[in-house]
Amino acid sequence: GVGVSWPVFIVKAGGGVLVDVDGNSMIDLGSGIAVTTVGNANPYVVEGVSRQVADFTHTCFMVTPYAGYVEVCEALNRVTPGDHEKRSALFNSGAEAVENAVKIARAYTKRTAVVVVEHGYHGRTNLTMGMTAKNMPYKEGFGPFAPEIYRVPTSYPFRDGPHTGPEVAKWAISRIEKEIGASNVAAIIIEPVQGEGGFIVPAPGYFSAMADFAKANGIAFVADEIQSGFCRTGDWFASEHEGVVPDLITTAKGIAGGMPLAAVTGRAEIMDSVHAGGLGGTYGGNPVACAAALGAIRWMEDEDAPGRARAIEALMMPRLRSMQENHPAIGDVRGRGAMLAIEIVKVGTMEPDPERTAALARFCVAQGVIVLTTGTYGNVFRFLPPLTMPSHLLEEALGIIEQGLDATA
Ligand code: PLZ
Repeated sequence: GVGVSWPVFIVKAGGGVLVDVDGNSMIDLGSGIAVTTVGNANPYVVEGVSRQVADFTHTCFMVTPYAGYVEVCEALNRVTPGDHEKRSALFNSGAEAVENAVKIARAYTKRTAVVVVEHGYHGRTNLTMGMTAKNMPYKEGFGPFAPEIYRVPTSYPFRDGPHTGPEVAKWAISRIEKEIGASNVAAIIIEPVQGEGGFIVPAPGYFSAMADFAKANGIAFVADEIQSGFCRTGDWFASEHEGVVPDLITTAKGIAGGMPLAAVTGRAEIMDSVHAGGLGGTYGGNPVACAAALGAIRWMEDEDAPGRARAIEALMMPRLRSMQENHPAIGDVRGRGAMLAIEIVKVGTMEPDPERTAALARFCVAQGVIVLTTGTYGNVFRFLPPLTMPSHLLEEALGIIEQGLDATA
């Protein structure tokens, strides 16, 4: 049941380059799906992990705690949006963080309904499969899914015609009010920039309107920043772009430079509504993963990681837009920071072209550029370079993508 995108076995990685067993060097435009934001072997992470692994690898925080866990929580409380009093709890994977956000929101609100949106992705566990929109490959044959999950419209500017962000939010809110009842909703969970759904940046005003509705109705507003967080989009968190301060925020991926760690951070009164012992797990907040996170977060602060993401956008965006002028198969160019994408359509139409997208990806990999496709329709080509990627490698990768567009025309 486990698949691989590319049969390329890696022996070493860093500086935006993956080296395979045959000695091929490949430019990495995927960061292991938005994980190695600080690089694959960042010295800050290596130093912290090496020190910690020599001291102790595990005690279980729920049995005998250690400072690294608390320090990661303090760092999360500091770097996430909002200056209210916060708490954090640590887990192992993104899906586990989302599961726990739902548990916390339900405990606090004493309500059960969970609202998610079209094209959303939240994980592969039973609850999060139910919350994820796309059937293949995530859900096919794996049901039944958990009850009390409701899906409402999201803003997808390329495919929404003339409709504005606030307009789409109005439909979504009307659906919540008419079909669920706002007073039954524990949480609204949205990715501020959708990842697996296709790097969809909602039209201005959608995300904030959903947050305002949640606030007015005693609903926990949860930003799933697992893919968009930790400086990816040119802000520390993508929610900041519209000035939204989520009640809860889920993080993982970029948090720990490649070590498995995830978190829920949120308003103290919401987080503290759960009875002690209600949240946890054997490995949650593992000390080695915490040391990695402290190194990764310190690097992001020292090296102005959001600025680096914006510099990547400044380099890539104009090139992608000029490619769009020459290649009408590029229906849309979008994204923010180092989370950018092109959507491939059949020329002259809005019809997704997943075959050409896959052919383009194969071309790039054969030419030494590791790329990822995404999207509900499998027709989005996404760019997630590590923030340590040198400009000349980005330029080289862009050149190969352009050749690929010619070759697949
Ligand atoms: N929420 C927004 O992007 C993980 C999944 C790849 P886990 N996205 C990559 C795949 O095919 O499994 C993701 C995400 C958002 C939650 C998750 C889940 O994070 O660490 O994979 O559980």
